[in-house]
Amino acid sequence: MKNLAPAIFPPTGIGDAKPANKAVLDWVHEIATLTQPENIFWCDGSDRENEFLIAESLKQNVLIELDQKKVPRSYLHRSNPNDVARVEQFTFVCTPTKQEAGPTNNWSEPTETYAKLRGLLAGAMRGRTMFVIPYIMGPADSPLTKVGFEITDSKYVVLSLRIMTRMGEIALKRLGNDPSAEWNRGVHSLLDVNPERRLICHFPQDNTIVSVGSGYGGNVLLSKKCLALRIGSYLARTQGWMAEHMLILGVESPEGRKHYVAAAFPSACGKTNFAMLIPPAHFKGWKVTTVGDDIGWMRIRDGRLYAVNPENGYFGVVPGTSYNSNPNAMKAISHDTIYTNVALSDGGDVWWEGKDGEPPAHAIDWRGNHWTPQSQEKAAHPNSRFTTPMRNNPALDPDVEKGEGVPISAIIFGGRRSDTVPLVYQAFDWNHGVYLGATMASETTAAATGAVGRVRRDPMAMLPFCGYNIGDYFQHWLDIGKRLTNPPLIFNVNWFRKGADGKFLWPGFGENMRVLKWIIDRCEGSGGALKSPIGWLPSPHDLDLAELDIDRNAVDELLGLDHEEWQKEIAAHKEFFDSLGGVVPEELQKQREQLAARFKL
Ligand code: OXD
Ligand code: MN
Repeated sequence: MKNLAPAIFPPTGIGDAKPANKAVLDWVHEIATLTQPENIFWCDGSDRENEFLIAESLKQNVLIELDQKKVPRSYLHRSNPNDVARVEQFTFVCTPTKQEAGPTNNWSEPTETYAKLRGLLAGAMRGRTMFVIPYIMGPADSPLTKVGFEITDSKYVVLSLRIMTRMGEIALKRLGNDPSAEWNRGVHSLLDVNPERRLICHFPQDNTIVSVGSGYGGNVLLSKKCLALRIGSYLARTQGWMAEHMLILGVESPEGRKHYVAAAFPSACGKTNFAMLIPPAHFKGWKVTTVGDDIGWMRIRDGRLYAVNPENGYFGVVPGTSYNSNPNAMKAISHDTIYTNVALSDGGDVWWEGKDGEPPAHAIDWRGNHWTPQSQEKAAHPNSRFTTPMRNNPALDPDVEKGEGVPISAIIFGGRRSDTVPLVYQAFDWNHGVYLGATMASETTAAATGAVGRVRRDPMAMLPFCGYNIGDYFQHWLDIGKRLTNPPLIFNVNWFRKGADGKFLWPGFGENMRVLKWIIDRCEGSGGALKSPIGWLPSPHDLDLAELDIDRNAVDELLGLDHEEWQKEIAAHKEFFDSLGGVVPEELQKQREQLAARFKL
């Protein structure tokens, strides 16, 4: 099988960055004794190491060479076709009690789970190289920054983590020699990439992750969903900060006034596009910059929330990315990028559905089969991905490395909803905003296995990522609010509302600047709004729609409230809260009652 390449033996000076911390060495020894690798490769993230690993990956078909003139220093990886998305059904939170994991997580008893995983890992790396990857999440000098180590038998993981994290010496330095220092232990083995032996297990109390049987990014780049969100959210609650599934962007007016905004949208709902937004011509002089596209860690400082992006790169959905939808992303992925599960054109270029220009007359699809525009199958998998360094983003915010983070003026929640939910509205206050987040819903996408297009509640876009009881998570949000003297304003957006003809009413992409501008106006106390039962709603004239080709009826529909739909929505909120079995804080139940009552006024 293509991913299960044999051991590699580096020349001297590569693969020997052994850390000094005894706790790390003991742990590596324990995992090596269990998994029996042919050799251990201590990663340092250097250019030389990277070049060596790329060369080996090309030899062993882990990577496929692209035309280096068309996409310099970029490669294609094909995952096993049975392994193309996050697997929520095989993802576990292993807390001592089921109650700690709560109603939204799969729970598994820690002692039994460790025993099961030990069984699966016994001898699993025989004949393979075991890589030990030190990394940090967060800027080098941030108080929020965390150290992680990932052990893996996949070169693809090493190459990807080098893009997605700050890797090597920086982590060893941050950890130091104290054996009792806090760091995350991550163990990953491909095993035989068999869905029947695929498990992603989190042990929050031990700051440990074990992932087996998958090679797909979301399951195996343990820095990301596993550490920065699931374990991160647990640490955040115990340590008094927030780990959220949020992009962070900066928006600067022509006069030089700057705000930062964090936004939580579920997977594959346009976080990366929003974070890299280019304002339309009408907004001359406005600038949007990216701090992060997927994860935000926030802490309280001087009564405000300050955010950092713990990641160093983007692991974004490829299909639909074009110079029309996201020019900054197209520039970012035009070099130094690892593509996973896109199509390979005959000219050695990458191709996917929604890319600019005509499809190639012939290509090799994501499975490695011949493909032509007449083929029934998609050329690229709907969840195919790019892994690209954030430095490639032409709109990268200059303060992305600032340890104290950037001050957040607004938090935006949003989902993919064909009906009911208006284009944008503002919560009355923090607690009402927490309610908006807690009752968020979205039509499911290809980012996780399972049915696509089903409306599911996805509180704060954290349903698959909250590493502890969701009721305690809601309470944590409420508690954070009590500590904020200058809280961000909270908004809800929906770019995806459809008209009776089934077509999207809002153009989206760069035009979302018009909504962002209203949000900034509200933060500055200048934007107009009407009080509605669900929150502050802009009237059509409160949004700057100049030079936008949109029908006035469409705008009315986008900003309208259908009372019948909202009765159903409020009933669905109740059903969702009831399904959580009594963990929802009283304050949020009260918010629902108040919402229902406002519709009766
Ligand atoms: C992601 C996801 O990959 O949310 O970011 O699934
Ligand atoms: Mn995500």
